[in-house]
Amino acid sequence: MRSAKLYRYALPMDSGVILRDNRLKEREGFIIELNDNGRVGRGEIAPLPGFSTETMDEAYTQLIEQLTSWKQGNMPDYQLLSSSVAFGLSMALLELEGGLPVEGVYRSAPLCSGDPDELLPKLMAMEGKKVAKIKVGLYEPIRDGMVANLFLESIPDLNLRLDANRAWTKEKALKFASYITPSFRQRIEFIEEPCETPGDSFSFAISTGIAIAWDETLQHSVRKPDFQLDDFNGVKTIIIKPTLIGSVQLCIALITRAKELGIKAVISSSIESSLGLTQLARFAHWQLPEEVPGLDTIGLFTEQLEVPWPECQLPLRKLADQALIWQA
Ligand code: OSB
Ligand code: MG
Repeated sequence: MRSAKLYRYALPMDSGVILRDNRLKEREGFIIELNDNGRVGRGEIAPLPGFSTETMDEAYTQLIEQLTSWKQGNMPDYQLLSSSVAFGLSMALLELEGGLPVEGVYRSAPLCSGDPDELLPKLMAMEGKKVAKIKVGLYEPIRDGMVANLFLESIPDLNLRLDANRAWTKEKALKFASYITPSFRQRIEFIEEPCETPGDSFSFAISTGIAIAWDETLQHSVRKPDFQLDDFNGVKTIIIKPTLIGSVQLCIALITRAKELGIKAVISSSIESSLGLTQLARFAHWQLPEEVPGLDTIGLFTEQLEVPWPECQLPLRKLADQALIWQA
């Protein structure tokens, strides 16, 4: 006997969370719970406003269709579904089959989007391989360059990940780079999407010796029918945000091909609740046990959902207290 439940959740966010110029006051999404003869699998479907191409309403419509069809014994065709739906549904089915290992990587690159003075002492105290992530492109490139250089100078065993989210022109990106001491540049593990266009980002990498990573470019390309990861040769890293990419199977195919091509893959968050985020940590441990994932986003919330993130002190809301909007 198969049964399915669909919850809709809303969780309040920390007051300072800005996404593409909009304040995200509340994170909304769906949780599905599949039950097949007593085995349970859950998945989170949370289109991210400003990033996902589908809306909550579109995701809802697809989910009702898919859950009805699954209950009747069918398997989904992920290619026909929006990314967030394909991801959450495939994750629930994977968990149901016992295919998602319990162990996770909960060690993330601490995210610094504001005051560097808060992060520096934390990093100096950190043990093991030190890696942090700084959002750049929000202020002047000169300031960003000076901040990044200060981190690299102050902590000699630090590796930095930077993310510009396509904020810079070619000129601004070069301005940024001019503030980074050449001998420090190889400790910038990558900078995500420095320029407005992929072509300019690519030229930036060649001319500065600073490695780049594709995030938005991967999301846009993966939807094209003739896409091949091989076309990305020359890029050091791809950022895989499953909610914005698609099914677990598609993510695994990308990771597998990336390994063959010598491209580093980093599993990263699309600001899922603690329920989805812990599944991403388990997925990361399973597929990329050696890699530090980009999952340091639980601190953007003021509450967790059902499954606690290790060492997170935020109050835990029960899934059963969220709106159960459909079941079959
Ligand atoms: O800027 O890459 C981004 C999360 C949601 C939407 C956009 C972004 C992010 C993150 C996730 O940065 C955290 C990470 O990648 O380390
Ligand atoms: Mg990014």
